[in-house]
Amino acid sequence: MTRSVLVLNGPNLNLLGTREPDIYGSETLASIEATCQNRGKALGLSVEFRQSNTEGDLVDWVQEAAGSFDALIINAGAYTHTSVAILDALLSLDMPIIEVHLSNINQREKFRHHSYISKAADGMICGLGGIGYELALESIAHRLGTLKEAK
Ligand code: CA2
Repeated sequence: MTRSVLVLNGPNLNLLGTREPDIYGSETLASIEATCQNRGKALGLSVEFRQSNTEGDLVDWVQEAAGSFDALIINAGAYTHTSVAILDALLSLDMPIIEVHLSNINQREKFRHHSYISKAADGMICGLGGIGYELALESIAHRLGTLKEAK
């Protein structure tokens, strides 16, 4: 059975590929989404990919995940370091949650070292660029047991 994964992206991630390639790489968010769709198919996962610059949208989408999706991947962008509202929404979800960051937040400014999201996440991948999203999908496929069915 195909299981579904919601992939949420926070503020400014729509700008990927246009500036700061030294920090975030040169891939666009659209190309990361395309890679996730392909990788998801191979892993027996259907992937829904969303981005918003608005905190409330991300809270609404996390709430929507309950009952509609089997797992969640989130790169909350700068809200990672500020949002108790997104943390509270994530804490109410009973499904695998993987936090992803393109950059290594621990090697950057001190204010980026703390993630509110991490308290609710089963795991966190950072510093590997867009591949981090694929690795997150792979870990979810292991957890949900879709790998055998996809082969
Ligand atoms: O490394 C990540 O994935 C981050 O979540 C990205 C956020 C940042 O605030 C977090 O600390 C770490 C920012 C994304 C901004 O992306 C841009 C891409 C190109 C040009 C400008 C911003």
